[in-house]
Amino acid sequence: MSMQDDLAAIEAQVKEGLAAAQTMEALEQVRVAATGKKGQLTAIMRMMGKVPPEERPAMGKLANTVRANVDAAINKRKEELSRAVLDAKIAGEAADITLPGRSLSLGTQHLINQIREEIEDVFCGLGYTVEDGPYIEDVYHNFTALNAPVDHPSRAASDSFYVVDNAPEGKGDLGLSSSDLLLRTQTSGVQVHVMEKQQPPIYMICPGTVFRPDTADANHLPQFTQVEGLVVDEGITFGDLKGTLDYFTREIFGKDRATRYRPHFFPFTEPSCEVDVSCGVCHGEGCRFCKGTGWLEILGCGMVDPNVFKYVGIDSEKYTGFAFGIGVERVAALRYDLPDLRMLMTGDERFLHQF
Ligand code: 2U9
Repeated sequence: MSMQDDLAAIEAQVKEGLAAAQTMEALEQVRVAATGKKGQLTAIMRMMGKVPPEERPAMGKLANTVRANVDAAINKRKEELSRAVLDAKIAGEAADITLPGRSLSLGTQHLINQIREEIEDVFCGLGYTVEDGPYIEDVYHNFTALNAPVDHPSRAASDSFYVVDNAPEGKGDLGLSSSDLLLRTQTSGVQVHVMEKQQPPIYMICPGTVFRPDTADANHLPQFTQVEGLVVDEGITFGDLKGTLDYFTREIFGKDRATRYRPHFFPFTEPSCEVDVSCGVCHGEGCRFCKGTGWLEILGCGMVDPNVFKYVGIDSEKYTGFAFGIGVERVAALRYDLPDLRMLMTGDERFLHQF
């Protein structure tokens, strides 16, 4: 076979190989076999020196033409294949713009925050301020200044979450030893902070989260929401307490509801009461909802103990005051007859969207 025949056969073979190549890898194999270092065409080009001088120009020209044709065919096929790859990718990723969009369900304000804001509105309407304070409180503000005796059960490690302080020698950023810090068990520390900073008159509420190491069940949560209130002024009496809390109860539960004040004990108030509201189901007759009593317990309250005023430097001869504490989850449970307080913690939209 002549060199011309060889060149023509290589060109034909390359074109055939390229037509059959369906992938970039197959195309690369065809290219290497023809124009790679050890390729057939490369070998012929190397042999050009052995061609008789009179035939060399024509043969060289032919070899160059074949090389150019082969390169052009390879590039053309490369373009075809990369276009096919791209087309397949585009087809695979194509979005059907005629499909309807996915609708996102809109959240609602959590029931607890709705009730908390309602309570805030009632007291803001009476001219009270809304105060805030730290979740991590020191023992002095959480217990001592509230007249809780050193051996009071609420101070025990089993009834409070004390904060572990890893700082050297048990001294943290606040310069307090670890046993001085805890997750607040009530928001009362906020009132203590306010009284330390501000002389009466004080008309305030402090809503917020509190923590107690209770196992969650239908009636208990280890983390819940309180709204506590404090009034300190000249001439404040138990009549002011009763008038204020009766008004609050009717605003939150309805104008037709009665209240009842039962004597109780709290270290920080004297005298102290628990307040019941008449049952909204049986209107005081007695039913399953109120366990046959006609009444539902809703809050605790009392006149501020003079010892508390002594701790914060308020003159108890000049000023008197009252305080109260409301459990917001309990208000929610009573208002909506919730069978289990844990329903408020799950974030289940089917439950929360009802309110
Ligand atoms: C200061 C002085 C007195 C706050 C009060 C209650 C009564 C009370 C409970 C309600 C349900 C706690 O969330 S609950 O379990 N609270 O019964 N709290 S008087 O008295 C204070 C607060 C601060 C300086």
